[in-house]
Amino acid sequence: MADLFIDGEWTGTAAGGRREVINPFDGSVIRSVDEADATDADRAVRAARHAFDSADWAYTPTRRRADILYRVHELLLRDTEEIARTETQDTGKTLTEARTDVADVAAAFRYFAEIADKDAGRVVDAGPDVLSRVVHEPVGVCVLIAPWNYPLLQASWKVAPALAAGNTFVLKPSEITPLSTIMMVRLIEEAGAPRGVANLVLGSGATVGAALTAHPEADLVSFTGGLATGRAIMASAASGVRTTALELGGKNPNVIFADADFDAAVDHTLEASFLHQGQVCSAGSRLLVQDSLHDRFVTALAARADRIRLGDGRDPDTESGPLSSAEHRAKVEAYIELGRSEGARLVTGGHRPDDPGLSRGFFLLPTVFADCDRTMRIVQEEVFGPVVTVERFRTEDEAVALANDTRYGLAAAVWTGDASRAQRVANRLRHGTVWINDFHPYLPQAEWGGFGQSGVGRELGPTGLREYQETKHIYQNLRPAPSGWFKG
Ligand code: TXE
Repeated sequence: MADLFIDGEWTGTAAGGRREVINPFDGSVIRSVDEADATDADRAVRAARHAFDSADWAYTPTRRRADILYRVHELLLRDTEEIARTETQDTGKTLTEARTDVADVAAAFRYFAEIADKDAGRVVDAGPDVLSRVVHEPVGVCVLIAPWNYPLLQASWKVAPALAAGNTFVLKPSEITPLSTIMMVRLIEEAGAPRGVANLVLGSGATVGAALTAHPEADLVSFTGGLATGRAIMASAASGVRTTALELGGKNPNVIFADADFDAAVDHTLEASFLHQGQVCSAGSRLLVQDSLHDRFVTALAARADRIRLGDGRDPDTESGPLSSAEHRAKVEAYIELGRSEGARLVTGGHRPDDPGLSRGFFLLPTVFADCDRTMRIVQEEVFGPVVTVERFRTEDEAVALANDTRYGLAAAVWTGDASRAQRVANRLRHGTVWINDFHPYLPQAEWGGFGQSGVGRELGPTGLREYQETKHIYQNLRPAPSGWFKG
């Protein structure tokens, strides 16, 4: 069965390219998929352009577009188990997490269906002889590029608002994890999206991704991925002055004051650091602990980290799977070596598990580095693996200064029993999301995105819809008459 979806047809690639999709649990081939090239990317953008310019979709009453989103939501719930199993095979994450992802994807479709027609713009008061309206319109053709850590979830945060707003799109998932996205696009087709509105191409970032983001017929590029790629995409969008939305990860501080609820803070810190092997843009990979609590906290954290059960995501006893690819594990291992050479103290982990049952997968043990300081690269750079660095602080001011000492600014957490301090610190943290006495929850109703080099723009919430809209002012003179500006 062909894997690209262009102009309402499932199709192969022009040049016949294929790519094997690997299960990171054991390195086996799950299946091979069509591998597009720049010609296919061009075909897809032109199809999306044609569908947008024909104006049917953009001018479809918003309620009718929302009905399609509601239908996608229902279909995702219908197929949850099948999609979750595919996501687990493809990413290595546990089935429990994959099921949660699919539920969250469905929730994103429902949320954007709910808000799609809630803001039709506004009337501006310019006197009795003028009708002045500010309205929101679709941007046009959207190029949507998604990463491999939350393949379906990250794609849905782009696809659902893009459709709700009346855009057409070309979606490119990561070449490492394309399978669940193919399933989602099939559901969008089943839900009744018109021909050419939704397009899917698979392939590498360097060829297909670059061809899409630089395409002159694209109006908007929305990207989630690494900082270096984000910079390249922003540069390529500059030539066409295209709207660009970027979510580029983070190095997120998790600040623990001595008066925090100890058990809750340790437990959530474990999740903040090691959920999905730390391959989470908002992972709490930079732990800051108040001096008087530091040693006890690190000892408890390391003991719990040692007990995390690694394995096959499909096994209900597994608590964490492998990293997503051999290449990515090699990158994380290089960071672990760097941490050692920079003088960080390895408290636990730092190598592959000894269990022979895991030897074919891309596993690494949960790793804790203590005695870190702000000058280390391992403290400042996004490792995107099961590696947490620990620094000490004494005062509230020092905690805030360290937590803001990053080029990123995606998310942060503060743990304290002092409600006033919690608010004071949250107010001063320069991050797009701040959790107090919690870590990781997000809501489709609340904006998600970063300060600093964590990105540009916001996903989710009303702003997440606005990203896919142009704003237009329509001014009508209700009593036309000569203006008399020029006298002759
Ligand atoms: O991501 P890339 P990589 C971070 C994380 C990770 C690092 C590199 O630190 O170690 O990024 O990961 C497509 N034009 N995050 O190299 O390259 C690519 O095909 C257009 C954070 O795997 O950013 C894929 O679909 N597209 C993060 C997508 O970009 C291009 C999630 C992401 O891949 C392209 C993932 C190009 N020139 C990694 N080059 C987060 N924010 O959550 C690649 N792509």
